[in-house]
Amino acid sequence: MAGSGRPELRVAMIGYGFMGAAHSQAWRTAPRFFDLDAEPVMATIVGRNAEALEAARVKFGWESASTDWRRVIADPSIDIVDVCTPGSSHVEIAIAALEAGKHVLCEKPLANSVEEAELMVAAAEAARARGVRSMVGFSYRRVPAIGYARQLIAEGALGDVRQIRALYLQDWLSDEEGPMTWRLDKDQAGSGSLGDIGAHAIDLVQHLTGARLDTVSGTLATFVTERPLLGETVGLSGTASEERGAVTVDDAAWFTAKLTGGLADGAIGAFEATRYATGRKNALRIELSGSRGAIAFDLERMNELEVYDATAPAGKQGFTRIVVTEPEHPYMAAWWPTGHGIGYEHPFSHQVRDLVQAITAGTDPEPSFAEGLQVQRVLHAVESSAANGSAWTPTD
Ligand code: SOE
Repeated sequence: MAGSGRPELRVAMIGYGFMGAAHSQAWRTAPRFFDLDAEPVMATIVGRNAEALEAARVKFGWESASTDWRRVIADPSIDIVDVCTPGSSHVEIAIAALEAGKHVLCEKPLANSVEEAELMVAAAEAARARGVRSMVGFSYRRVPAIGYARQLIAEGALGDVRQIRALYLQDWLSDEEGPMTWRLDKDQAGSGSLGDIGAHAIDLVQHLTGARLDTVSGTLATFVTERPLLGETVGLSGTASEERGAVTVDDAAWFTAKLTGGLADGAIGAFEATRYATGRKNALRIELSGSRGAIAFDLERMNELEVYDATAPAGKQGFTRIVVTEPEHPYMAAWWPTGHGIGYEHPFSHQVRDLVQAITAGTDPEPSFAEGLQVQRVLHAVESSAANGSAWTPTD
């Protein structure tokens, strides 16, 4: 038992890069701002380079460090395994953890292929029968403005959603001499912009509307095929070395989709994911147009939601900018006084909150591995469509 009298949940986090940093701050912060029914303990951080790992352990505040993830997973004192590694190792680590009876939080996209994701779903379902929980880290579901948009959509504010625009625009690869990272290597990342950031757009559209992307037609582009190899990692990228390596993923993905089910049955969508949108830093933009109204969200203004009511009297119509910083809005009561916004890191704390509460309540956290698999099917269908001249391709 922790000093608080609540049961402890001891966490092992595998990986200590960008996502490891984001998850570390969430494991530390969530129990300080939310009333949790269990106390997460930052037990062990895991990685391959012992020296860099020790520096990360100290910086992020983990109790211990290990270079052997198998040993950590076999440790009976560990309750939760948080997978923050490149996609290529998700399948092996997540399945081993589930089989060892550990609850698993796995970064997105769930895997590097549909086949891997299917194996992970099978392992998650077998573990679930033993009370073991699993969750995919589509953290943007837990942006308060997204949660609020979902509530409005469920209440019928948009009526039938007919058209969807979902763009995820970054520009950190615009510099052709920017170095390689694992995110540009298909063997490690599975795909490029498509899986790294397009997966968020797909997940959010499905989450907001309850519909599924049923059929897609897409095209992929790689603008820069060779880059300097990475010297030292800094944030998403890092310093360049003298040697060069091949970029083996898409730099940009464009696709259209037909949707079925939920509140967007029969809708059509336009999706774009790129890390070459010069000037756009982290613009995840979702715009949904429906029979009664519309909403628009931009992650670069994440504390705001634009809402349009098409039933308002003529002359009084127009997008209303709602500032989503009130205690009435999802998760916001835990943070700052009214009007004080939050940032990129907060949804990760919300993710920890929801996972811990689901584990203690014995319920299934969302998004499930099955939802992660469904996104994986869409990624695969876009790649297949692009390889076949943008042919309309079913996602199942
Ligand atoms: C994590 O959720 C993530 O998708 C990263 O993997 C991306 O690289 C980042 O740009 C957005 O957040």
